[in-house]
Amino acid sequence: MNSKSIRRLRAADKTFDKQLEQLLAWEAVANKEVEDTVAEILQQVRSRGDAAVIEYTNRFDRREIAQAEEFALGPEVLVEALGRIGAEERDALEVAAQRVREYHEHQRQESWRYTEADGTVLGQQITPMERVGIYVPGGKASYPSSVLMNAIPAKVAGVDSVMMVVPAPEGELNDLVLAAAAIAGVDRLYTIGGAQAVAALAYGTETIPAVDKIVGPGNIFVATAKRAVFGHVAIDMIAGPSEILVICDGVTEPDWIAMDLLSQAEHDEQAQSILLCPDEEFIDAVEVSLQRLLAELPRAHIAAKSLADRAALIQVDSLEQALEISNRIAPEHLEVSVAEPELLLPKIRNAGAIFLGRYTAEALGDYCAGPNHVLPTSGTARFSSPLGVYDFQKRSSIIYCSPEGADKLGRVAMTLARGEGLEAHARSAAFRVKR
Ligand code: HSO
Ligand code: ZN
Repeated sequence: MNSKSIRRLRAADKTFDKQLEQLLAWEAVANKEVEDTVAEILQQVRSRGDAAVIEYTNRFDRREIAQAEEFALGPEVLVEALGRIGAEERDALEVAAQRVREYHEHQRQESWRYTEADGTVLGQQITPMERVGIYVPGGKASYPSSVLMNAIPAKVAGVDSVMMVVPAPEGELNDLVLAAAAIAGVDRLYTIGGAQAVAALAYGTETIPAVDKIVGPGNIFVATAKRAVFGHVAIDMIAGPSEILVICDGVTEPDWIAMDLLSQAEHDEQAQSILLCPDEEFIDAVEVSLQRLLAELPRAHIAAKSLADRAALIQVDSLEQALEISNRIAPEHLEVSVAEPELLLPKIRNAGAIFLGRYTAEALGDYCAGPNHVLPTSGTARFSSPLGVYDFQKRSSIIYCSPEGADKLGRVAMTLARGEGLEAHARSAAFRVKR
């Protein structure tokens, strides 16, 4: 690829806003055909349970399953995988898991209550969900790190049963994925995938108990199925392609910045890498680095397309302006590669994960720093947050009325109830009011 193929923008240009809008335009293509196929699969699994799951699994994953026991595997299968992987990989998974666990322990919400002068008590009780399902894609996009990032917050929240589904095309499973599941504490494993797996988790079958929430990434069939079962169960967000935005003062090693941009570009042809920098010479240097480093990557074909279609090197007037543009973009990952990143932090409003300083490569966050790598994409960081323990906890409100409290609140409620024309409400309150 040549240097013309990475988009260059200047924030000072009159047409910059329009160009930025075009750069960010991305939408998952909703496809009627996929929706119809998924609806049929959901309906079949809902009405015929295991039998339908087996049929679809045999068809789509080229397997020869005769009975449900063959796709429902016990925890010993996970533990065996731990023994098959290399010692170095096992250590790395364990270190990562430990750090992710520790970080997420800080997120646990606690129940609280307070007592009023008349003895009335008000509060909020936190309860974990009972069962959750984690979808893990098969094949190349099957990331052990994502198993840790999805399962550990659920376990820290106190979920009783964390069930994982992963397709096994031709019966093949990835040992690192199984080992990660063992380390994260996954309780049950089903080697099924696609919309049929989402349906089984949402509605339950003879073998698979229905869950309260389904999380984890998947292809268009999985995403469509998750959208369709939402409401019957909870789901996490539907993730778009990975994104990285780097704000740099022009002093960091250009190769480092270039490789950080490439680290997300290599995920997906639709991934988006953006640099905001006030120094034009530095932007030139990063571009030269990008060309050189890209050529040496095993996934150069994916990264090159991502850079050509979706990347931008943007010259800004100041770091202030960079922050303002970054807040508009609301990136999934934001690297602040400047001398004093702490000074900029309070001005960052919209970003899924923030990486401070020249040494903080975004890739460290993907694997082992501790925070979650399941993050809001496509500008949704304006209103959503990283996957966390709070996603697996529910809040119930608590009210206890003392006799005095019932008297006082009863009078208020009676007036409001009659204003709404709801006489049974008023009398229910009135029974407890002192005469
Ligand atoms: N960067 C991805 C997560 C990931 N990276 C997994 C490597 N493995 C999420 O945006
Ligand atoms: Zn990544």
